[in-house]
Amino acid sequence: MKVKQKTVSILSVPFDLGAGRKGVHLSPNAILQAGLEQRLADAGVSCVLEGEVVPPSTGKGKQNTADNLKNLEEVVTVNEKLADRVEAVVRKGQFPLVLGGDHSIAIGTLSGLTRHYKNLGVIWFDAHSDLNTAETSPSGNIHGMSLAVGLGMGDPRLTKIKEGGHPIKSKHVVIIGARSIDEGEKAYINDSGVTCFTMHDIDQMGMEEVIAQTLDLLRDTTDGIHLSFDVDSLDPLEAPGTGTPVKGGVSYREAQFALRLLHESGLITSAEFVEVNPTLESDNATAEVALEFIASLLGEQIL
Ligand code: NNH
Ligand code: MN
Ligand code: MN
Ligand code: MN
Repeated sequence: MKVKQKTVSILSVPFDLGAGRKGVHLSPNAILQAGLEQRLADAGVSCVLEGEVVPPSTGKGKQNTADNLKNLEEVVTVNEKLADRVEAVVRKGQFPLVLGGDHSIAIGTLSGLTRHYKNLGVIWFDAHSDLNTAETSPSGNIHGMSLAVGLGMGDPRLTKIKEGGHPIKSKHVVIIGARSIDEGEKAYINDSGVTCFTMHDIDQMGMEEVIAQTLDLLRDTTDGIHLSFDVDSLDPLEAPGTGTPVKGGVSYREAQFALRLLHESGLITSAEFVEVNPTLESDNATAEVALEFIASLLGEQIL
């Protein structure tokens, strides 16, 4: 028997100013045009399109590089709006599905969620750990800082978006698929309670065990689990349309397996899919991969 599922509320965030490359703002439409709504309807998932969280006007070229936080103002503005929208969806008892956008939008998603969940768990699929601050970031791109901000670290103009929310505890954060971690991030991971399953761990343990240990860590200690899925966690051979590809990533099959296991757990209460950049490929392959994963996470069955 299938447990009755919540209505899925789809929020589009066409924002790319947190990343170093342009184009990731085209992702929500690419995923929707690949047929997301129909696919979910066919899987028996009821969903509503919540429309766009409209980002501030772009193209000013005003990069606030002085403090190593590029486009800070725009990142703050879009995330304040997104946080309110996510909070509203959760309060309606619906499942927020956020389509990025670059990964800086996780700042807003996590802010909105923690206004409701007292002990939010976070599963962060990513080639990177996104635990930089302005002090440690090699690029100044805020998409490489969003998990840090979620954990309360970094510039106050970013961390203040989470004010009023329940702090996320580092022991409730699990990173999966990492293989490009900056020095400052390594130090933080080693000192904090964050769990990080690198590609080496996945090779050694297998994805089934990685997901089992992840859920064992979070099952009894959290009241909701957010999946933040950066498509650069995948191997670039299978998901080339992303701005910061790193070779040696999670295979399509491993990710499918992980998402089906997460669905079967019944523990995931929100999700976001980020960093699809349709301008970096001639077909829509990476958006289509994201669509497959969303369908699996939300319960599409093979047979
Ligand atoms: N760690 C690098 C930085 O902070 C790259 C981050 N890029 C990402 N993260 N795409 O997921 O600039
Ligand atoms: Mn990321
Ligand atoms: Mn509360
Ligand atoms: Mn990444």
